[in-house]
Amino acid sequence: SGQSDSMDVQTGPQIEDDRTGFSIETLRRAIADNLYYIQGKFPEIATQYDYYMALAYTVRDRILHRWINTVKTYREQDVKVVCYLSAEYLPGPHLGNNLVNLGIYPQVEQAVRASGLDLNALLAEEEEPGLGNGGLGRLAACYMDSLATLEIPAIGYGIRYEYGIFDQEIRDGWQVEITDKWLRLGNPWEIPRPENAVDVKFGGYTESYTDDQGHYRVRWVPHQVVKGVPYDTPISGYRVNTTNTLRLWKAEAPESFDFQAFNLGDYYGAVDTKITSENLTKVLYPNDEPIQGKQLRLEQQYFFVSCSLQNLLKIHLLREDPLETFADKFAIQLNDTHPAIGIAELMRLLVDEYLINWEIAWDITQEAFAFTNHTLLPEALETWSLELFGRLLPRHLEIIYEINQRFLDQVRLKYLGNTDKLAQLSLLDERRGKRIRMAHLACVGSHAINGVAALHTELLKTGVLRDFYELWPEKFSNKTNGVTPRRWMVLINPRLTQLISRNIGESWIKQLDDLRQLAPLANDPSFCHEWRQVKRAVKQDLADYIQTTQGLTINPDSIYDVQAKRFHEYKRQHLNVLHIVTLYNRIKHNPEIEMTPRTFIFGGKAAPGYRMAKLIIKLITAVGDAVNQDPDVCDRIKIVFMPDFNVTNSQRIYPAADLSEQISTAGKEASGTGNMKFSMNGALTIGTLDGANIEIREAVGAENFYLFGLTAQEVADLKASSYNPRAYYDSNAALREALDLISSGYFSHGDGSLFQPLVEGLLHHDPYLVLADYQSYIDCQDSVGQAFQDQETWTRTAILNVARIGKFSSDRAIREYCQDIWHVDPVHIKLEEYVQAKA
Ligand code: GL4
Repeated sequence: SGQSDSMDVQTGPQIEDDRTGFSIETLRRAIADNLYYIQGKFPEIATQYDYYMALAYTVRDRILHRWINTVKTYREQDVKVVCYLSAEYLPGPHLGNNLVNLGIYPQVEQAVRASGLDLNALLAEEEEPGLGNGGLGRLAACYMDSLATLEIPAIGYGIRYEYGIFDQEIRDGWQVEITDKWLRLGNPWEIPRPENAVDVKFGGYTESYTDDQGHYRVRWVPHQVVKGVPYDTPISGYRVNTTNTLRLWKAEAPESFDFQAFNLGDYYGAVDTKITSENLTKVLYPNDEPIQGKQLRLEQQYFFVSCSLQNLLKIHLLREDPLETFADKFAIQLNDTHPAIGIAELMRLLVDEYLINWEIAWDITQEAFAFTNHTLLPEALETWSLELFGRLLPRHLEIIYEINQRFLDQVRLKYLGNTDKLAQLSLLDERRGKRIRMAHLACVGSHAINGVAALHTELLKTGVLRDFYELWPEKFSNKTNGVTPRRWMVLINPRLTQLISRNIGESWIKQLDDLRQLAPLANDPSFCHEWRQVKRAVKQDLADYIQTTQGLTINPDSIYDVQAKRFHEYKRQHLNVLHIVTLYNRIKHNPEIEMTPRTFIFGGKAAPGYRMAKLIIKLITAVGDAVNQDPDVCDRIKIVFMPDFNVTNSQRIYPAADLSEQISTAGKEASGTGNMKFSMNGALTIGTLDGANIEIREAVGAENFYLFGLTAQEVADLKASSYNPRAYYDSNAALREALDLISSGYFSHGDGSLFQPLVEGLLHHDPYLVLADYQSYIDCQDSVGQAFQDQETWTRTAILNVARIGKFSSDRAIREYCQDIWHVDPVHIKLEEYVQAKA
């Protein structure tokens, strides 16, 4: 993916010094210099990692030039800035992405070669920041990419977890969690800014006082103070100068605390404070959707939100803007309820610290905040017990009471005498032992509320948030998720990128709808032939990788049938397994049976405490062990579990897939974004009418999408009419045989008890309607198998999927947020020539 054109576009006047220049020779020299002066190594002792660092710093220098110009421009032009508040970010490895965005991939490739090295080997050295669980954190990263590419001023705020999401190993077929020490070898992409540290208070009590003007005021006397130190990572846009900031906060002990302790001679006490403070940002909570209500989690949320809002106010006041205009200068987006405490914190800062009156502060707050909901699962809705909340954040509890009282007064006027409404809307859940409902706080404190796919937004309006929708319909809108084509096509699938660009030019990389120009080529036999060659080569790459890493041989001409995502019962990886076992039974009954060869590829982590999800992983590996070795199968079925599914490893998987499994129970997957990444790389989807699948199907055409299963409405109706999974088992021989084989111990060395919880769960409860959707899924898979036989038609369908996937670019999503919610405009960044600063 090339791009020399960008050089003149980007640098303007010819800048060719060692830290900004783009020529191969300049780059080569810079790498050598950085090896020497930053890594402190010479070639004879340098490791591949040293060279990776030397290259990363070389690229960082080129980015810094743009970054500084961006910050400067935002300061000078007093622009409105998007502040994305997210407890999670999954940016993936930075180096490759930055090369794509800067347009210097080919030059760097050559400079690295001229240094006697291989770019791919260096890229593989990077440890990705796994600062998120899955879709929600990755969405935040895609949005940061699009914001920069669309030249929108933006800051992403989050937490610099010392340990990100655990690394997954598979031992004896089971998931084992390993600490993710991602910072162990240093992080060349971040710059610490200790001079911008802020203090965050915890615990203690509040007291009232009367100020000089005789106003009643409240003061918070904390029990503990923690220092937040920002670490900034540049986020480059694609072929623009705009380079935004991802600012992640690390918790440290405030110096004054050490000092106090030292004066009293309590050295160990001081060190202790340091340890407890630093614990705050030690580790990411690995639960994807069910939440635990742990104190440390609330501390993390409040910590990063308080740091971020204090930082925003500081920036605002530095610009000498009056506080009243705060919401004209910042649009704050809450990525789910994790940062929703920000609403109470901004009120506290404005009212207690900046002495603004409540009504004005509330207008500012509501105008600044907007809220995205990311899940309908009731177990994922965050609530905090009053006891815990009040102990940790006594002032915020008072503020939430005040917000609630004023809110309920309003509700009372609208719904005269309807006490049910009051109880339903209240920020406090009085039923389950008094808890604060963070989603309610987020709704009341925001001017805009959105879901992440059309169905999801509708279900919000009729389900969890229906009372708020009834109250404020104008606040609600849908913003269907999107993903960045820079990482998810250009970077990870250079073969496909080149094929596309050779035929329709490069405009699609920024205007993904331009992929439409591929549609007529779906009828061009020579283009289709090249398309197939690309897919085949990419599938061979994955086969090679699996061969080297797992010693498993897979057939690149088989269907690559892929399900890669977090493990959760609602995502129904076990439905996929039932299909595999059904095919296996067919072979065992009739060894001669005709069957399109398939390679089933799974990837994904289970939350460490989620026993059923871990058992499903074990089931997949166990079925794999039996099936992969069975001579009767004759390689018609292969099962691969790719360990440690993360951004890095996913990048090999999406491009190689033929079939994308999006088989959640309808109404459960808010959107899904993996579904989009597969489609963009020419996989066909087998899926339910759930989340964004519905819109993908609409976009690519029903005839190009493998649909099965109950609708969300049918799911709800079936559950309401006392669903009996056992009846499906009794009446469906193939289903019965598959379940019986699993419970017989066939896949567990005769141990009939191992998978009992899973099978019994399905037979007696089956909350996600696996058995109800089984036959529909099997029939649909049979037609997939048939269709794959006709490679011409399959390829045509794949091309049409890509041609019509434009809507699912995160650029489209971000444009919608900008227009409907944030009201921010692009700001073009011009590069000034670098001149050494004079103090
Ligand atoms: C999620 C949803 O489960 C997923 O469907 C969606 O695509 C993603 C981004 O909006 O958000 N919600 C949570 S919680 N984790 C997710 O991945």
